[in-house]
Amino acid sequence: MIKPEAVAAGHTGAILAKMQAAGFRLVAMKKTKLDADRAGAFYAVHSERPFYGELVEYMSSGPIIAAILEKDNAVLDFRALIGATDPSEAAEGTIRKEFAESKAKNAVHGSDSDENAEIESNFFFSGNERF
Ligand code: 3AN
Repeated sequence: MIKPEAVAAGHTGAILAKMQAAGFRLVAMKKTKLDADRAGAFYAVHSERPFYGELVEYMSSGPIIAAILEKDNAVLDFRALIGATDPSEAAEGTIRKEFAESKAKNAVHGSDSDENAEIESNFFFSGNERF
């Protein structure tokens, strides 16, 4: 996902360009807005964390870009491309270093495992939206 603050700031094109330049193939993509219930469901794994309420409120605050990206070793390579959760710790050249505002408003989300990538892909896309 490209998160609300990055979409609102007009960074969608630049962020997608970095992903494609890094070798990720775009399988599916849409602009949509999560309501609080759907944002809560997407981040249900974090429901016990202290920042859950803030995260749900923020992720439902404006439109996001959802995408499925494909590449060998995608989960780890994407993590390297986006950088650390906290942009102040993100390496030079990473998407979060360039575009994230804070640890909460950190520009992009990436799946943390192949299993979650499957679940999160199914959350946003049906079979005939993937090519
Ligand atoms: P990542 O997105 O780098 O995998 P996670 O899975 O630890 O990081 O956190 C999920 C999301 O929760 C992050 N993308 C971030 O937006 C938010 N988050 C994580 N830690 C904090 C925090 N301390 N305060 C506010 N939001 C946070």
